[in-house]
Amino acid sequence: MSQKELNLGILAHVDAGKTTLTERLLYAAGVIDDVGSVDAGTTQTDSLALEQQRGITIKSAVVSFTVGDVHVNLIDTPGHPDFIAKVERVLSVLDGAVLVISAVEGVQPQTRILMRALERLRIPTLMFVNKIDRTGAGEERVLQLISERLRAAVLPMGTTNELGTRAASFTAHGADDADFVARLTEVLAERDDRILAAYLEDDGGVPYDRLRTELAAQTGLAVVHPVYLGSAITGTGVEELMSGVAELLPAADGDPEGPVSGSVFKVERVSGGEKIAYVRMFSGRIRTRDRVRFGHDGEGKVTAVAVFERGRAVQRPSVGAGAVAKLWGLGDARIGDRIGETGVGATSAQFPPPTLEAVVVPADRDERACVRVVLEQLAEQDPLLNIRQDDRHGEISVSLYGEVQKEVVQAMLMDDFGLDMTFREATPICIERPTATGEAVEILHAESNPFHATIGLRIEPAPIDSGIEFHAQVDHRSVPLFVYKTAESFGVHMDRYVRETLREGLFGWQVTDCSVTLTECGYSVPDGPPSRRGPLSTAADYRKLTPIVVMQALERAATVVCEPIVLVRLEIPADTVGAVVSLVTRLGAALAASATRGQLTTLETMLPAARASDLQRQIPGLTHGEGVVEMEFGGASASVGPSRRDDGPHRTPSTGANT
Ligand SMILES: Nc1nc2c(ncn2[C@@H]2O[C@H](COP(=O)(O)OP(=O)(O)OP(=O)(O)O)[C@@H](O)[C@H]2O)c(=O)[nH]1
Ligand SMILES: [Mg+2]
Repeated sequence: MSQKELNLGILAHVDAGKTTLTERLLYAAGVIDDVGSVDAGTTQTDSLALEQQRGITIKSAVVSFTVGDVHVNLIDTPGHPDFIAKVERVLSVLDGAVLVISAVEGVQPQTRILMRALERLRIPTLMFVNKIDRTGAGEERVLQLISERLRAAVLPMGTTNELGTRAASFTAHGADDADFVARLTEVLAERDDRILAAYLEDDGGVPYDRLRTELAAQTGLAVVHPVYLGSAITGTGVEELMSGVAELLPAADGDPEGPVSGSVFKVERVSGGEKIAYVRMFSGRIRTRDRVRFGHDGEGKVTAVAVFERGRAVQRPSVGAGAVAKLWGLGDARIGDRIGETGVGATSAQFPPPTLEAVVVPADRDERACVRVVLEQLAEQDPLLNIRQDDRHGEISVSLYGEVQKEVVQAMLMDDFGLDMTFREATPICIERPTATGEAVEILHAESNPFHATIGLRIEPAPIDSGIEFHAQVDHRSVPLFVYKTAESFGVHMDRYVRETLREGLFGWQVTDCSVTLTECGYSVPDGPPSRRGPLSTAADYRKLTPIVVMQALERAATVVCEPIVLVRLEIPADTVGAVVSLVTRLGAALAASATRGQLTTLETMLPAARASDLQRQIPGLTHGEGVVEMEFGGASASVGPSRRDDGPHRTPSTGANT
């Protein structure tokens, strides 16, 4: 089969027209006979009742079509920042992307955030300037904004006629368009000396075919971004975009004969509770009835495989490298899990974690357990939705990005499960950082040590945003190989026990920015020398002793609680600066920078996350509705003092750690 596979993501700020464009692409490719509408709730990808009622995308959805010899799996993503976690996982499985930008609104806050993530991951990206049929649509202005605000090398692939009217259309540039050829040559020569040399050598210029091939190559390296313009509503420009996708974006590679490797980017529960994992295959082949490994130590038998063909998922005996499939049977698979060879090519987080959490209040207290189970199911589908149970108060908290996500969670519980609940006001999620080095050790046979193992750990502060690093610095002869098989596997397990413990530090918050070293370990065996004689050590001994030693070391290191900080960028009419500055000052922040260009003033400031939402609420009123607020996670501040998460006594390490 000579068909190529391309896994394509459609990304944009909320409401830019991703779902409408997806619908148009399916129509243009002949997959559907009628174009559905977001406003009528009849599109292929907004399939949840809640999406249809609200006209916004909440989850990512896969459809497929074929252009020429390229089979495209298209992933429509949500644009609202509250659902960024869904986009996060999709990014790691893409061969290319289309970034949609509204011709009226131009570059919006989320457009920038997404473009930065695409650039970091070097994902080849085409841009589609949508809504050219709407009054107020711009061409030059928007292209200018794209190159200025996204600081990206862009190349318009055509031009519009009758912009801003229902009759607006897009005409692609071709080989006979001298200006386009000149611009194309210039853009390419800037990044490739061979094109420059060919251009200088040959009076007739570089052959057009070679320029197109080179354009595909530079697009594939994500250094140049071809821009199409059009309207997802009228369909103009969509066929040209589709040809661009096939011609300019690189198809998936990967060896179908190689070892099995894939990544779970979405999980879905169907009625009856059965779980389906959406997997992108990077290498190898998975067949029905294969046993596969996933995540840390998950394993399961694949009971069915479906791949995407002509829009929908169809059952097939297997799925190979490059493709996307739905897999049944992997009940414990979680979003983000690697399948097969573990640890290969996992991508790190691209977007900041939620900064707020809210306590869930079930209308009927007796339904608390139910609410928790359902929330945990939702969390499986959304890796950044953390559920936390506070046993002291019997409360459940959920980490959240914002108000819309709150409403969606609430509506899903009500509509799908008949559970009525509300949220208490959201509070910031802090972190703890160690302030000094702390060490602790529990020795085998010591009276304080109820387990058959020796563990010594050192915790040291590490640079901000470095996360948790774990090293094992022990003699391999002291490693219990009869439990963990290899020293490496022992290290991986110890790393995990340490990380699990550090999820709640001395004040109940996640501990981070530290380096943890295993300084000592030991085991007991029935026939060992007296110092090591005793019942055979087991994995449970290490798993249960680790939290005790971690917490002792942490107490000696002492931690400081840090509050999340948000970087805020405001774009406001110049005549409202006075009012906005006094609001910012009232909220307790200092202005970091300000600049005025024409009628608009840009202000930058940093605020605790808890205050940032106040600011966001008040800006429209102060700026005749014209102010734009852009927010970005700015890390965690220095100390906010020893504020406890549950304002109770600090926790004692549990000796019955789970798993
Ligand atoms: N006039 C006009 N309206 C459009 C066009 N594309 C989309 N729309 C409208 O814009 C609104 C948002 O469109 P969607 O396709 O839901 O946008 P989206 O990017 O998928 O939105 P989210 O998934 O919620 O982020 C709907 O009312 C569409 O009808 C277009 O080209 N022209
Ligand atoms: Mg959508």
